[in-house]
Amino acid sequence: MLCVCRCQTVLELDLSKPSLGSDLSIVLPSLSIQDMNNLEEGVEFLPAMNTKKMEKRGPKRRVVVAILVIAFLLISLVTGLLVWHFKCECDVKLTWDGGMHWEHNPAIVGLEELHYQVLLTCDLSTKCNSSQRLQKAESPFLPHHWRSAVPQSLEGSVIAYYFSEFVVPKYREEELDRAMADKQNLVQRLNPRLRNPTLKVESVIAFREYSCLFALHAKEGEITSFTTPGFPHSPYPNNARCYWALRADANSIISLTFKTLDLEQCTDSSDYIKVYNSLSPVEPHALVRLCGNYAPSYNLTFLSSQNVMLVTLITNKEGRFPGFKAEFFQLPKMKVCGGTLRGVSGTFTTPYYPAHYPPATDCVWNIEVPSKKNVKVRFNMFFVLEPGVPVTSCTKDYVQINNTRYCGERSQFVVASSTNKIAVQFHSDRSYTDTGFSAEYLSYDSNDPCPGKFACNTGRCIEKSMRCDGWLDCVDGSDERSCTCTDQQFKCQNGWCKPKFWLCDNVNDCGDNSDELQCSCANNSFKCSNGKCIPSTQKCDGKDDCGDGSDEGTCSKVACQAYTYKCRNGLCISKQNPECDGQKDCEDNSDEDNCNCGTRSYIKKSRIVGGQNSEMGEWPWQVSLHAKSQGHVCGASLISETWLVSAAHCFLQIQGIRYSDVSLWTAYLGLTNQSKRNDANVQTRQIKRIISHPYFNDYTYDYDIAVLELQSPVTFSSVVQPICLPDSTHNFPVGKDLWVTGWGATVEGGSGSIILQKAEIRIINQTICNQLLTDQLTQRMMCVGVLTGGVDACQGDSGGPLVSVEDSGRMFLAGVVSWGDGCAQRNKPGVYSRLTALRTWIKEQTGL
Ligand code: 4AZ
Repeated sequence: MLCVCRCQTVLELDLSKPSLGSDLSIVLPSLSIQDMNNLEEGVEFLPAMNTKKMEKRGPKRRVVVAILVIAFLLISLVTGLLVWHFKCECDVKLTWDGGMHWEHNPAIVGLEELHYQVLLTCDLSTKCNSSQRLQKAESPFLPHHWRSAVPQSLEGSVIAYYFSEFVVPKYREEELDRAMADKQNLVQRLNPRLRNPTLKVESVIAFREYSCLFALHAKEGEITSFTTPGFPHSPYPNNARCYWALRADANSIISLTFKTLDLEQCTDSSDYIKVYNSLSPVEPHALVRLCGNYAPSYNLTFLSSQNVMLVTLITNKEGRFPGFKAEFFQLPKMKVCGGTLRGVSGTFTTPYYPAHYPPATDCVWNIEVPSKKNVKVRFNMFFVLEPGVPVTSCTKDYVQINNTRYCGERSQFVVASSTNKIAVQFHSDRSYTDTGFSAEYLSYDSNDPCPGKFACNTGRCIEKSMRCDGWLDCVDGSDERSCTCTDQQFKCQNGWCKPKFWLCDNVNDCGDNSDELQCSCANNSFKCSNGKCIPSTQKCDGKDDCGDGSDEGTCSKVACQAYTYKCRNGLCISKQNPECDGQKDCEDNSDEDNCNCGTRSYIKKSRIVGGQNSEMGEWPWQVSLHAKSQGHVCGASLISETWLVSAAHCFLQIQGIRYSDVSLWTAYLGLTNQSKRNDANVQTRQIKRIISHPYFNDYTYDYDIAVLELQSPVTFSSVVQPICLPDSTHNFPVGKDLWVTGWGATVEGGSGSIILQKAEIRIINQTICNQLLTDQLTQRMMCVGVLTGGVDACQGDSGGPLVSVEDSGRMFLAGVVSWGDGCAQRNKPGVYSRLTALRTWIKEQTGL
């Protein structure tokens, strides 16, 4: 206790007489005795006026004094810092943004009155302490800070927007949250305060967020950008609610475009963006809900119907995703929509197409062609989809022609009129908009609606050669009705004619399965997947009697065979294609190992119907192989960070050029457009090794496969990903649709394409194909194509991937573009190196 007293005395002296250094030096020695090691002693033996001692000890005392002063200063500093720090921890800044709906007409009561009546402010500049602030906050209609208010006509009422900030002690945060969340109470407390009886608050929307509210105003003639916090260097925050209130001048509308958008993949609870045609986040004004990852080419432009828009980002507690970069600008409000269109033909689109059309819009196009003609309208693109609205009712957004409504997402269709006039009406309601339509009108002679062509019952014109060829070219099948089958065709029970090649190919081409019936096997026999019949007793006997393993495929107990999948532990399973299907089939789970392959990052593809251009990142394993001073020569597929698969014939010596020389080649990865090879996301690599299959035959093109090792590994990204390699037992059934991609020639003998092309083609029965290609096929080859012609790989596609989308959604390399008898000719499908037959060799060379 004494010690404490002494200490206090010293401190008091120190505080009250800071300048009395000598006094201090007199008093303090009593404390400095024993150098303050023992304060009890110091009290007991305090010497009075022992000047000699004092003189002797003078310098030592000064040191002690100095130490004490410094100690005191340090203590003060630390205390100050602690207080400051503690205060920061204690007070939190909270923000609410919201809107109040009013049963009131702004023409009767001015906006200022609204402000005064409701939002009495405790200005931030006024020095309210925390508790005062909280008191006010407890009456949440008295926010501390009034930022802005924009009245907006809304079905006879008005929305007043507000923004409130509070600084409250952390421990009262929840209390304040509750007060603000009690909207009913808010409404009740607000209404009696209104002096004007015509004012009545209907509802209040309030939501809280953490420093993530932005108010932006479009500048005349300028584009304003904004991004998620941290974009592009760091992911957007978790548990965030961010709001961007966008405003434009009166009589303007807002055009908003997301330039890049990369959010968590869409699920019910995933992060999402919602855009509203209002500053209030209410569902009736929602324009779009966005999540996942959009390819840069996907049109993400949205228009408002007024001069405000709200963009919200709601995130959950996990995940790290880049976010978005968006731009907006103001446009004058559209005065008219639709109009009169005259002439023999012409085009028209929804407003701002291909941007999303604005909400609350009505347009009518009155089309008139010369009097002796009839008119038809062909919708080449049609996206008028509103979530949750069935296409049978079209109650929200729609196109109406002759009392029939059209909505949803439709492939090309035609609406014809029996006169020279037609009226096309377009309506969008206040919520959710879509890309809209692009249409053309054409005049036609009612006696000959498709000069030189065949007219489908839908009004569409197709080439005459497409009539009765076995393919449904008219969506209603009218091109395949009332046909007389030719010698090369088989007559289905339903009357349709199909090429004889399609008989017994395990694909129901007729629609009534009659093309597959006559090939069913006799009683007591088993029908193999390849169509062969074997005695039932040979099923599950441990021998591949079918030749494709299908008689042994679904047997419960399996001995290892050439057609059974071998797990890493040496045990075999009978399940077909178990690898990377998301299910644990092997006891050691080895069938699900190394499955970081065969997926694309961008889930949203551009909705370009009929086009064959690929989107950026759509085929992230596609590689372009450039030979020095020749540009693109061959394709290849990425199978790991360092290995590519291509065709051996790409590395033959031709015209004195040794294509097997690694220094000749450069591999481009992440490329879609050949003219954009310098883009930041394109990766360029030199080749370290080219290993062509030793059995490659440059006459027959048997074993047309090569693996290439890169000089340095690539970095996987949204546009660079490996394709899955199938197990050698993987079954790609006849009739399955596969995708082939490449920059090769778009017509036989023509030049290559700048944009990566894609085509969907079908696996063709090996026996049938061998007949078509005069016995040139080997076991290492497979035929894939469209027998009517028109779709095929061609020169320059060689070495590139042929991929299969499996039920799991994962993509597997089924083949490598190898050769063909010309390109895209009828009954001359392309030939591909069969991956399953060459799989073991790939593993031997690459270890993959
Ligand atoms: C080629 O020359 C080539 N129609 C590749 C594929 C096909 C034809 C030619 C298939 O690279």
